[in-house]
Amino acid sequence: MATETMTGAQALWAALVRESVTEVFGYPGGAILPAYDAMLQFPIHHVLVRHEQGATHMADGYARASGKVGVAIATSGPGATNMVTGIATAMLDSSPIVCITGQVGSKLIGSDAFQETDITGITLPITKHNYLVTRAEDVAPMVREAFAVARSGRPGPVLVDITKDAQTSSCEVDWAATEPHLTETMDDELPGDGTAADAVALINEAERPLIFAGHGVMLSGAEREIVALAEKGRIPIAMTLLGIGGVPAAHPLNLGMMGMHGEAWVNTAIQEADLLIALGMRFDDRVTGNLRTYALKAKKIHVDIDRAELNKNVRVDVGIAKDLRAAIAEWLPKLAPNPRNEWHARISELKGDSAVRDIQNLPDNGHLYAAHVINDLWRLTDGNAVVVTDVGQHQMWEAQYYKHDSPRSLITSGGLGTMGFALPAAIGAKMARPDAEVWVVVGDGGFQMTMCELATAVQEGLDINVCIINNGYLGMVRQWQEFFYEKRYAATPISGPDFVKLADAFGVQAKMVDRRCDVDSAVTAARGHRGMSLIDFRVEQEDSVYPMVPAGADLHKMIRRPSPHPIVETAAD
Ligand SMILES: Cc1cc2nc3c(=O)[nH]c(=O)nc-3n(C[C@H](O)[C@H](O)[C@H](O)COP(=O)(O)OP(=O)(O)OC[C@H]3O[C@@H](n4cnc5c(N)ncnc54)[C@H](O)[C@@H]3O)c2cc1C
Ligand SMILES: Cc1ncc(C[n+]2csc(CCOP(=O)(O)OP(=O)(O)O)c2C)c(N)n1
Ligand SMILES: [Mg+2]
Repeated sequence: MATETMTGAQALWAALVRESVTEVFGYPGGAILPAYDAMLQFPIHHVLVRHEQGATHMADGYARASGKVGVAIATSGPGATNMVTGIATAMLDSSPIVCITGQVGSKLIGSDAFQETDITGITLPITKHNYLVTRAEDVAPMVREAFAVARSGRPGPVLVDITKDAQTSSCEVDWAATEPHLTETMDDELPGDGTAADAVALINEAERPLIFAGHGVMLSGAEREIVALAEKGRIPIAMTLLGIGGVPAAHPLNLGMMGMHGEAWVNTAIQEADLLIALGMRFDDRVTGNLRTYALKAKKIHVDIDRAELNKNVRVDVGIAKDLRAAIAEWLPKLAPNPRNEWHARISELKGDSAVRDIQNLPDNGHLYAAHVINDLWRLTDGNAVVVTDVGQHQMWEAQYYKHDSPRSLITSGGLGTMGFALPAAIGAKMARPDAEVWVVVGDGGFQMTMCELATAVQEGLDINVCIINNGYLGMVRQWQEFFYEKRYAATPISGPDFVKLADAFGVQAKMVDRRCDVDSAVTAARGHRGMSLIDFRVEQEDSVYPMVPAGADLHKMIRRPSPHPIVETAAD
């Protein structure tokens, strides 16, 4: 048995190297200092963040852009608690990250020692699993198991809290013995579970089926299979926000996004469908609206790797707890081709007959709308950029007006809706995919939450373009106040610094744009600049995102854009 003698701190980095980690995002402090000291001996690049929340979002963006596990590191106490928002963000969106925190010495635990917090207790409900490591010999096996847990089955965040004495003590590491062995329970069928034959039978007899493409399409790598399924049965596809990119926007069977700010015809089609084939999505309330009136005419098939998702929000006729790619592959040979002409004719009718969201050709009326900016961005980047959004109106406009044709090209916080996510997540995405053109689309509110990470991006010499959709409001909340609180704008008007001067202070090239005719040249200049650039787009302040299903309302009862309006929302308006 070949063993190596090393400290717990060295075992940590050696384990990360074995897990093929090449970069980590972190911030040092007393309780993690032994680990930082040992780091210098290992071929891992450390990105010094400006706030530990940023480290977790960077790890998350790294994971979402690449499919690999992202790693964030912090010290105990405030360092660890600063990670909480990022961990919860990763948890809600099934993103695999491993967070390493330093902890006070094992003998001091429970004594309110300096910078002691019970971070495993705090993060218990927002991690897939977490570990408190108090002995050097446990560091390597637990770190390796953390990676296995983070990436297996339904991915998610894992935290490993390592006491200072576990980092400084010596141990013998037998690498073969550190190999993780997780128990797989996925294949154990439960009574009531559906089979592939049940699913195929429902699909073959359906006249008005709809496929729901969720985030699980990308997490399972089922992009080809889902298109094959759709094409064989000529079944239209609707996407969740996190499913965007899993099926090319340009595919003729792809109808667009469903839900609160989804396409009107998609939501109506859901209410008229006779079968929903839900693939790797979890029927979030932003997707379903009122459950009592949701898709009442439809039978439902649901495939999800996490059995707990089946029958959680929506009762289904066939529930299959399985990896999506494997599930669809089983169905494909048994599917009967079917043109479903009547269903397609009905959907075309719902769409109307003019080009959808064709806003390019509208005359310039002197106003700059966020929709124009996003649409121009899409056109000028040939739809090939990796766009990382923040949370709010701009996020929804991005989903509506940037047409994503490739997987992992939209990175956004869906489940937790974390403002401040975009810039740090984009840094992670760019580190994971250095050759990708990365754009941040962020509101003036959310940008101010984590804009300190501009310094991180500059220190790393990154080339990321930041597009601030600056409407002078916490726009999405203002919109709710406009619709549901009689325009009482409590605490939503927000000022900001001069973003161009701010960028300049960070060493970031920047420009302000407030006319539609200047969007093109500003985007082109940012794309041509090597290094960080920022554009402050001063957009129409009180524009709203349409359509909108009010929270808890029936899915088909959408608030539509008042007409006439300079932006064409959909042909059906
Ligand atoms: C302001 C705002 C507005 C929003 N509006 C909308 C909206 O209009 N429409 C909309 O769709 N969303 C909207 N969202 C996002 C919404 O809250 C959810 O985050 C989103 O709908 C979740 O999409 P999902 O279920 O596909 O992904 P996730 O929540 O990531 O779920 C993925 C599912 O796939 C499963 N899975 C993982 N791996 C596999 C595998 N290998 N095989 C099979 N299954 C797997 C997981 O277990 C999980 O159940 C909004 C968010 C915000 C912040
Ligand atoms: C951390 C956090 N705090 C509060 C919210 C609630 N919230 C959702 S959208 C939004 C407004 C976002 O404003 P801005 O960043 O300017 O984007 P806009 O909606 O104007 O495009 C707020 C406050 C949130 N999602 N996240
Ligand atoms: Mg705003």
